[in-house]
Amino acid sequence: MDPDLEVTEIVDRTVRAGGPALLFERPKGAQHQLLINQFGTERRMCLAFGVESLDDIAKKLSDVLEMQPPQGLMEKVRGLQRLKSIADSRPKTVRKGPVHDVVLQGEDVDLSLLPVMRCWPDDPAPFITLPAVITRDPRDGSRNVGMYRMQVIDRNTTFMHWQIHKDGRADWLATDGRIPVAVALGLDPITAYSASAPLPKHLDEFMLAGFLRGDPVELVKGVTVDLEVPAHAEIVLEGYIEKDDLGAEGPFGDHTGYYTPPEPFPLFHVTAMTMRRDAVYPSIVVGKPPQEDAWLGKATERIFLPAVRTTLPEIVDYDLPVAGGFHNLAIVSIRKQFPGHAQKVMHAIWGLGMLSLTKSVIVVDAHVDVHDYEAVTFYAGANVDPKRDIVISEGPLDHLDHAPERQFFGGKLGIDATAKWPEEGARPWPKEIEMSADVQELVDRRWSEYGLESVLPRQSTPSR
Ligand SMILES: Cc1cc2nc3c(=O)[nH]c(=O)nc-3n(C[C@H](O)[C@H](O)[C@H](O)COP(=O)(O)O)c2cc1C
Ligand SMILES: [Mn+2]
Repeated sequence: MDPDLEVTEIVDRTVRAGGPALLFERPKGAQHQLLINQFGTERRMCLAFGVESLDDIAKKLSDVLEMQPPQGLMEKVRGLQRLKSIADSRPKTVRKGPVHDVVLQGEDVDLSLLPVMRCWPDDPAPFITLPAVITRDPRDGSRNVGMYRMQVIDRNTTFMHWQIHKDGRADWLATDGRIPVAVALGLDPITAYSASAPLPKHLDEFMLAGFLRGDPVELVKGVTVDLEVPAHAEIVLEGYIEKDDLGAEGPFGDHTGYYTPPEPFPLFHVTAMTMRRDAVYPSIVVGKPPQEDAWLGKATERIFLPAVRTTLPEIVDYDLPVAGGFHNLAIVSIRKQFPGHAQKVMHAIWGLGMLSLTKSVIVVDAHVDVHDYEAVTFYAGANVDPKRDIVISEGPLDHLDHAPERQFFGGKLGIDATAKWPEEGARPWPKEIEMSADVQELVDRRWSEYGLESVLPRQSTPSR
């Protein structure tokens, strides 16, 4: 199979059908196998994290975030266990790792050994799409790991697609000359996921990986760079990026569903390529949603809910629809406590980490299931007077958003779909229709008598 377009079409069909992960054993023109669609279903995502549902991951995090001073011995012991889980998250430096089984340097570096995919017809070149890009902030030495696509230029050069809001770019901009960079390809799925997680700049994504794995990420010293790299990666590319060394990157068929036009991005010069024997190259296709990355996004949505709640405890739940590319739309349910509360939450979202890039926010009341888009549409219609309940604001937008007049900056839309209070200018708000609980129970009990069981399973209306 050809990593030039053909694999994309195969994977696109497989992802949409909820199909399996795919290992291409002999990709055309390359020396290594190609793994793709490892994250493509909710079930595989849960397998990777060793949980029943993605909410269970969030639970582990909220246990730590909401730690209170313990009372009594049992609680103290439990508290210590939690503290240990934090202490164990720190990456561990080891002397050797299989990632150094094969070391290619200088003239021997050759990216064409890898089955790097050209994903869409107007992409000018193959792109490395599932990298964990490691840098250190030259000011304080803190590590950053991020997932940024890399367009291949020649056997030892790529672009580095560091968007304007991202931490890797900030590290680069803080250097005077040259910044060492290492790129890990082929990691355990939790560590690979962590590279895509929107952590605050000073937090090391490998620490999040260690915490979520319950086992530290093992690192070894790079061969040609002063950076540590994952000891168990399949492949590592080491090299550097210069401050003023830019070229025209793109176009690239992106997760917006459109080609992003060419833009200046820095060049990554590869000084060493190290790998396991028989290393497997991992890839992912982004494009018009849904694609495989939908599940990386959903993991972030679930994992970060407890962190969002530390600032906004009134939030019951939120949903970032896959079709909205995760920044075009956020649906938020709140426990409304005062007039204007929905507006307060919109503005908070527009000021919170990477959620600040959210273009539209819909706020609903606590009892509305934010994942039920029919229900959300119902309240966004029924509870909204557009003249009163629409907030138009402006602020930063995603680097890749092609809709605003200017790049990076434009309009924001807030829709307050909560029930309105008199103080908000509403007439007496009507009561929502709901069947009484005793009748629901009666019908539950008698269901078998109605003769409907063969056509309809017994099912009571979910009570709201
Ligand atoms: C498959 C995939 C590809 C991505 N490609 C890019 C990219 O090319 N450039 C970019 O800035 N962010 C990209 N992202 C998003 C970043 O990985 C994400 O914003 C991450 O939080 C960045 O790390 P940082 O916060 O440490 O900068 C991609 C995410 C995924 C899941
Ligand atoms: Mn970061």
